[in-house]
Amino acid sequence: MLRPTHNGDRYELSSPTAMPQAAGFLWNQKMMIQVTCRGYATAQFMQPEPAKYAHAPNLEAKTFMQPEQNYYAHHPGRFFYIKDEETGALFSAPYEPVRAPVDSYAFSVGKANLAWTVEHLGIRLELTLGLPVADVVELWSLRVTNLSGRARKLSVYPYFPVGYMSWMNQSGEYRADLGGVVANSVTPYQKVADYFKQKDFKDKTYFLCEQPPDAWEVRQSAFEGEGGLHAPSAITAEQMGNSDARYETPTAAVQYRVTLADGEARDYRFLFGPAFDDAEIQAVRAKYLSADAFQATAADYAAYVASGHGCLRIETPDADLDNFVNHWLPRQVFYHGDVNRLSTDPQTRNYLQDNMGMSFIKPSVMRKAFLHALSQQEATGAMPDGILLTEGAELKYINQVPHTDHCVWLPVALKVYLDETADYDILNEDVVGKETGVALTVSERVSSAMDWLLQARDKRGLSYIAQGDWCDPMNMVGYKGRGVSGWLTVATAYALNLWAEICETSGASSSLAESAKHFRAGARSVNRAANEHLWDGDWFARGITDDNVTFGIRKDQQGRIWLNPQAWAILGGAANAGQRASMVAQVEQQLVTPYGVQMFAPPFSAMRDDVGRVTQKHPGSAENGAVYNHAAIFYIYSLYTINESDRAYELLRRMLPGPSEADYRQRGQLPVFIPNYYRGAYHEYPRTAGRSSQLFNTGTVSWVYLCFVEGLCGLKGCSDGLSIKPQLPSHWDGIKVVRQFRHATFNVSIQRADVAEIQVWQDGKRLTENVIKGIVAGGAYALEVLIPR
Ligand code: CEZ
Repeated sequence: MLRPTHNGDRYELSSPTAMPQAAGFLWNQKMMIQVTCRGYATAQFMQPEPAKYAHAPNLEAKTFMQPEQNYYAHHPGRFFYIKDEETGALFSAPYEPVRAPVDSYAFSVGKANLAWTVEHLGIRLELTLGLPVADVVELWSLRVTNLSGRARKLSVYPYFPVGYMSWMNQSGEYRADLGGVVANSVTPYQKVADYFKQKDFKDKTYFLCEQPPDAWEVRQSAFEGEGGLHAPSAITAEQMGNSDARYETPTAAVQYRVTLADGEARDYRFLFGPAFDDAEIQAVRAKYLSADAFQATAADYAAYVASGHGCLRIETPDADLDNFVNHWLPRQVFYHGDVNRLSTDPQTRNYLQDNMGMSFIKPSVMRKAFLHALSQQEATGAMPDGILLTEGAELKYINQVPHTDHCVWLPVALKVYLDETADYDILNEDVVGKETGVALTVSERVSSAMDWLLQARDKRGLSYIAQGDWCDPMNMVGYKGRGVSGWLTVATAYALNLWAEICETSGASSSLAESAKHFRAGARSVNRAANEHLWDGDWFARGITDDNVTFGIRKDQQGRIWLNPQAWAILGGAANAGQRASMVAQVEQQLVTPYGVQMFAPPFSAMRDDVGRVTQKHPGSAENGAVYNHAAIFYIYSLYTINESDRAYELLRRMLPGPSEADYRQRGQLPVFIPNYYRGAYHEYPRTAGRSSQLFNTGTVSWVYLCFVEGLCGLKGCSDGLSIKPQLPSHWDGIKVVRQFRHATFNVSIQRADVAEIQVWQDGKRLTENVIKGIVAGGAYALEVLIPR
């Protein structure tokens, strides 16, 4: 049903019905598109805010990218009908809208394109979708081959619904001069000011054909007629009616009538996308709509994706895992770091963590992003809720809700960058505040952020939550101004300790040494407060409400134990060894499921108005007790820091769908990305537990990469080199790793042996310290690492 092909470069699904939501995605710096195996598509482009060029058939509400989107018969998609002119038999590729069972089917997800091969009625269809690196346009190619052993008369009909574009003005027509369908609209507005903001929008949607079609339909109702999408009247008719749309819902459907000799193939190419005017459409056509241009564009785009290949290749006993880590994980990390989820105001924590991942791919991008984020620091030292990326961008959606955790992510992301690069010079870089105009060095700014965290605490020494911390929908714990976050308290200690460690390491100046002492002491006092007020006997509480009710504790029927406070108490040092042991045992007992570790349990079944919106989400979905992978990976990372290698690996592996067929079907997702969550509520709703959200936007992936590089492989950078401390699961005898690090290549063989402690051998000599120092750029190092059985 599912298998990697082309050496892991692609993944292939051989059924359109086994995992109907399974999808692949492509992106470039201006757009992204997610297409399901059945042909439904969701695409967005930046102008500069996310916008669409193919819509639902009714008025749509505007929102950010959502998990678990439903697809319905009229959902936007890209479809190709084939009709046998002699018998009238009909099918469609990839699968929708006809849903005819086909003889053979393959959905092949590549890193740089999506492809389908479908055979039915003796006809083979090969479809490919590609994107260019820098423009907003879909490149579709279709090859139709006659396999039937006799001559055939067919009609071929691409159908690209445009949907309801605007309540003010929408229309469409076939434009022979441009060679395709053009749908026109005016983005609706009511305020005069919006006219000036929107007047340059790309309000046209084009569907361009390399060869002129024989006929077309541009009005959705004329296309469907009385037959509906399964057997549209325009297709059952001999020839399409060349309709137009005049304040009617436009569509793009065209007909090619073709006769194919046995074995003969016909190639078609199409472009689909948004444009401002005819001139732009003409230019797109000239630039992209030819066989040569398709080929060149595909090569450029493949090179773009390949430039995000990352710094790690592994060969372990688990080939599926290798496949994901070597091919797909860096791709997803690169997507996040390169385009910031295609948002103009990413949440500060997302921006920092997404760029943190770039430390392993293109560290200079992380460096720049870090400085950019700091330039938006407030005068108080606080970090804003979102980071504005373009001129005129505004804080929207969740960024208008005050959260208190944003400063935490500064040292977290910075530490990863410094370990990878040893670029301690960044600490002395001046950053001019956007709002204040004041220049401060990076270290001054991080220190002031840490001081902000230290003061944003109540009399007990616990961190205020306001209307949210890492958990966005935890909006009512502290909205009256008194509630505190257990997670943020222990996370503050972690951030302070990390920053202190950075200060100590870079510690030439006495002021940094002083800072280190100051923040170490701060962390101790924070941890003391956490232990005094939040330790509940076997685990740490999630918080204390405005009305002084502690929650996330033993006596709670719902939301009894939360993962985040435990994970970060391990990281930040609030938990001693005894506490860690009981927390880990409780997590195992109450939160671990076959699909990973749940964010908390049991899920809430009704609103708890002193906790907030999180309790209103459906039990087991998203933050209400799903296997929320971002939370899960914090915990996994924390396990690596305390040498819980087996537990860490077990949970890390469960982040990937598969490898059993039952698991794939239950999750419903291809192993080409990690989704933001899998459904939880494992005990309450087992039928849906494990189901993927299909949302590939998630802060999880940079941490997953970190866990593989520094945890499992144990090849972590330090100020003077590469330290070596693998943590293989105990059932593995050995692995091979190629690690790119500071412009050198490390070929590492890690093997179990009869040794008492880790031994590192280089050129037949055993190293005294398990750190490779004096790394020469361009060098190649071969290391033998022996680890105890
Ligand atoms: O957003 C994520 C955020 O991007 O939720 C995480 C948070 O840490 C990330 O920064 C946990 O809350 O508002 C909501 O209820 C949504 O759940 C969003 O906050 C959520 C979406 O998945 C983003 O697409």
